Amino acid sequence: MTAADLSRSRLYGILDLGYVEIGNARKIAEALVTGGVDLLQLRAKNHSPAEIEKLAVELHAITAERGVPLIINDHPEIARNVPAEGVHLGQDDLSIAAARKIVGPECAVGKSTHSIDQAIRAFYEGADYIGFGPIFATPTKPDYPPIGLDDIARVHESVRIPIFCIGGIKLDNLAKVIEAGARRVVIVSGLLLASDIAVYGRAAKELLNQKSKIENRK
Ligand code: TZP
Ligand code: MG
Repeated sequence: MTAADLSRSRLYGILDLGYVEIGNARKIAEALVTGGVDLLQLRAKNHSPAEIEKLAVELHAITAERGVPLIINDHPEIARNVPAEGVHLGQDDLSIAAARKIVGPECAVGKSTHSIDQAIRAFYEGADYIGFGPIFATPTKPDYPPIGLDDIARVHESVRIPIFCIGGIKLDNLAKVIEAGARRVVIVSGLLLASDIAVYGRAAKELLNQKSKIENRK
């Protein structure tokens, strides 16, 4: 995917198999895409690479038809084989340079960061985008202390690549996160546990888009 694809992305959804039965994954992916996610990640911490790759190929058929980039968490080889539009790395995964050698130049490489220092390092390491969080405490990533809202404005001054705030973000606190300076967010459990995923996604997107219209007028 291109830098422009990332730059116009506001809502990043993650299909996390910690929340979704693998048999329901395709249906949920359809709902997420219908709900307006601009990027979709497959995150599967407790499945074999073979299972993840098989599902990724199925999901890619859904996302590609709707023009939504698919990003694979943790597994550059799978991203290359699908081929997916992106791969996402954590602090303990292989380096961005090593991942790029596997996935090639067309595939975006994103990185999770948990502090402003890590965000700056990921920028200089060559990340195409970063996740920044957890902003709030979250059961999806329970062992990480929340950063809070205060560093959101500062990370946007420090790092000139797309920043996706993540962690405990829901419809009912999204306005606060945007008010604190976020332009782009990842929502995991808020979307996956919603009674209507597509409606939830559209509402989140609406809030994010309203803010960008205000920004563009300034
Ligand atoms: N990285 C930082 S917080 C987080 C990840 C993967 C989990 C976000 O999930 P949720 O359910 O939106 O809090
Ligand atoms: Mg990882």
